[in-house]
Amino acid sequence: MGKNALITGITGQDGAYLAEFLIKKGYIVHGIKRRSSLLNTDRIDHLYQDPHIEKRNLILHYGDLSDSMNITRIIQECRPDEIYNLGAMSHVKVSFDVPEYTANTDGIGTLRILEAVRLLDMKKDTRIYQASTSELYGLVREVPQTENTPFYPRSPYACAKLYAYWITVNYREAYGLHASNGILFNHESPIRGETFVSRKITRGLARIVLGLQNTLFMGNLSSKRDWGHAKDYVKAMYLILQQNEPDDYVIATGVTTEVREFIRRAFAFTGVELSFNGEKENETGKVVSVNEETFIEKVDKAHLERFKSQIKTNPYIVRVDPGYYRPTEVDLLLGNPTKANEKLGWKPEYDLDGLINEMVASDIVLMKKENYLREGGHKILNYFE
Ligand code: NDP
Ligand code: GDR
Repeated sequence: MGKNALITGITGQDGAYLAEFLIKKGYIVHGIKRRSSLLNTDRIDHLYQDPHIEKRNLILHYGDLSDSMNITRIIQECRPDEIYNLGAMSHVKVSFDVPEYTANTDGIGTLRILEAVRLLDMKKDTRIYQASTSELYGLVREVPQTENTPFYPRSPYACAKLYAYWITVNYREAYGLHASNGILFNHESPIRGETFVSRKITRGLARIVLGLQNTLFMGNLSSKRDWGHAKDYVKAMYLILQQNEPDDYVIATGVTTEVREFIRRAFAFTGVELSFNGEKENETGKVVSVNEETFIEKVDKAHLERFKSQIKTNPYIVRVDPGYYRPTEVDLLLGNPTKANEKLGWKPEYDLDGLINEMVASDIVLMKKENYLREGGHKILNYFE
């Protein structure tokens, strides 16, 4: 008999990759999806199965982390061997707009899961993974950050996740639950939410080279992140729950890169060289050259002449809009994954260039579809989130 897993946040980036990974391992995966006025299962539609089929390996339940009875009932019904608590209001900037909701979902939501497992007397049968985050380090106390680095959260999101981290540790120590924290540094992919910086860059780039958009407006270009690929990071979540003893692990690549450099490398993938000049909100990214062979290979020939004439009129394709700044910023994150390397045998397969290239290539394909729509006379919208 395969194992049963329950994933909260299954419709998100990590939930989708994890569900696919576990199904391949023979798990029956239960997922909690929120009721929404539109279908919101795009990322797992390729795994979806007709509910009338008797033996399914993906079963979705309506639910919400803010509803303890709902969470308790779902856990009681599926009796999972493993729970992956990935559900969260996960956008740091947005958490300043919805701080109470963020605390409820990201903080108390975790308590609801732990308490359900305790009340249902399932602590011997069920292991729990909590999606903790490098945002806990915030105003960093040391570089690089390890499992022993003190926390200093800098947003309502990070404060909520701080509670979730410690309540997970507390339930482990107080009641003997097999509950672990993965302190994951930023991880991205072609299915990353469109308003996180990596995806905003690769989507914006694709739109610019295809003539759908003129300018990429960014926030703080100087912040540094330790970026990995979500596919590698969901493997670490799985490995954490396969350990005999629950514990907390940093999952990171050990390399940190500025937002500005991410942008430069992404454009370079399509043959577009950028140079950044100016200070703070007056900084711009200007096209200094185009490698035509690379552009034709990665984008296409049809758009080359149009792009060249576009940049003749306006070569400043990256600009800063202070509206994207955060009230308190996390300037530098760099993780030390030695414990995960040694204890879990975990090592990422992707490096940053591999990640960026995959994301750019994917968004060019996606934006070409928008371009066909535009050429067919349909209205195309620009989103500046
Ligand atoms: P996403 O934002 O892509 O996905 C979040 C998921 O949580 C979505 O399925 C969302 O549903 C769901 N969700 C939101 N609110 C609720 C709620 N009230 N009840 C139930 N479900 C809810 O995040 P990621 O996949 O990137 O991240 C997964 C987890 O890992 C999150 O907890 C995040 O905070 C954490 N994390 C992420 C990192 C990263 O770099 N990606 C790094 C470290 C931690 P819907 O689709 O309906 O919006
Ligand atoms: P982060 O990710 O806040 O680290 O949280 P995000 O990609 O949003 O920001 C990374 C850095 O880029 C800077 N930045 C911008 N960010 C966005 N979103 N939009 C912009 O235009 C922009 N310009 C510059 C930000 O200021 C920041 O410094 C992510 C989420 O997935 C969390 O859920 C997770 O816990 C952490 O990663 C680890």
